[in-house]
Amino acid sequence: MLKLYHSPRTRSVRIYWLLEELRLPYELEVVPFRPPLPPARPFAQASPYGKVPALEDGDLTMFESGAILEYVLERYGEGRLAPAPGTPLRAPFLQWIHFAEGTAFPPLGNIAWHIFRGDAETIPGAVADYRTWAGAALDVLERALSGKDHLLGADFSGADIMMGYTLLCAKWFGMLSDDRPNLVGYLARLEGRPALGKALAG
Ligand SMILES: N[C@@H](CCC(=O)N[C@@H](CS)C(=O)NCC(=O)O)C(=O)O
Repeated sequence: MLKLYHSPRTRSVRIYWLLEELRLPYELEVVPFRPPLPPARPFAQASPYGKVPALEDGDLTMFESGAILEYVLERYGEGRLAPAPGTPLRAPFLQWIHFAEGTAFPPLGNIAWHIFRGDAETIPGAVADYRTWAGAALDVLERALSGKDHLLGADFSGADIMMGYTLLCAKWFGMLSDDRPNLVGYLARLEGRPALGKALAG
């Protein structure tokens, strides 16, 4: 049976959400999130590899939310939530999965880290710069979602799960407002999904 290590409101929400969308059986281990503030070091969570999410599947143990999502869809998705390799939507599917964590999330993560440390002004201008970078990534998404319900068009996919968590963080950090109407509408659609509601509740 699959086992997910999860801390509330962290990136493990993505995998919790995915497992719920796919209605797969799994065991959930909720571990308290310990912010890696000095003198604590990163990779100190009570999970394999010290990060959340982590997933166990028999002898396999994985971390990195995007890789876990791709693995679960490939192994257990039965064609759901992912365009097949070689089909036209496969490339944008992969692009948005990696954009969500590799480009759009890092400035948001840096803002969160400064908030946790309580020293947002220690490096003058740093948080303002992160907000500019995050805003630029959100602008890319705002354009990409013009006339579309989801990143790949009409159909919801795993790419929306990866991006949905990034956008939730943007919302939690006060970066999503009516001047990005496509994103506001998109996130509202995602928040209406019961599987995300469950992943955010626990
Ligand atoms: N790129 C990784 C990031 C994982 C990550 O850094 N998770 C955070 C929670 S959102 C964490 O475990 N932080 C604790 C630490 O670094 O000790 C992913 O997408 O899974």
